[in-house]
Amino acid sequence: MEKADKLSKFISLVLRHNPAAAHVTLDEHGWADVEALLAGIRSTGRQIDMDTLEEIVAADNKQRYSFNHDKTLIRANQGHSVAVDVELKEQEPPEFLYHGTASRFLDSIGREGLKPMSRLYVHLSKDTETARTVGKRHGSPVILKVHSREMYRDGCRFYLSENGVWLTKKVEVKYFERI
Ligand code: HQG
Repeated sequence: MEKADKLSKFISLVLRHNPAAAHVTLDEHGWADVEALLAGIRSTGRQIDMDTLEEIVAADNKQRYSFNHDKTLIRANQGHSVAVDVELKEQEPPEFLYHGTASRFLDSIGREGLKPMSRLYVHLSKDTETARTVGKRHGSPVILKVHSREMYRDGCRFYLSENGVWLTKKVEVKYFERI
């Protein structure tokens, strides 16, 4: 793994799951102070400066992070397990969205529906290709087609993150099928 990739993974861990790993705190909207983050990351023995951080944010293939307007604060756009409110925009979803998972989870998903597990939301993709990539991370990939518009009509809320990931709290069994 490239050095920048490793740093990016660590930043993702800090900004989504474990801010204490870099001795920082997140505010209620998920923001960390950039100077504190850089100092905190350096205190773990890793090398980073503002230029490197800006490169990581700009180059990220999923646009995982955002700075505020003057780049004094940074946050992850989605994917958190810590309870923060990243001011997600509620939106009407397309007719269908997709969820990539692994075959070994299917029994449980078939009983319980899709749950956020360790994150705050169930993550959904707008295309099957992305869903397959997400599913592969966990094992043999399986794609579920989610009847998102029907859920929306039934009162379920959907959010679109800054980086284009669709999020919802739960997907009941009646709203998806394997494709
Ligand atoms: C599964 C990555 C058993 C669920 C990706 C998934 C995504 C259940 C796993 C983002 C279940 C959780 C999120 C149930 C759901 N029983 N298993 N009832 N309900 N599951 O990693 O969606 O690279 O927390 O299907 O691209 O895989 O990190 O969620 O397989 O956008 O930016 O439990 O993370 O983005 O796994 O991935 P995860 P995910 P980043």
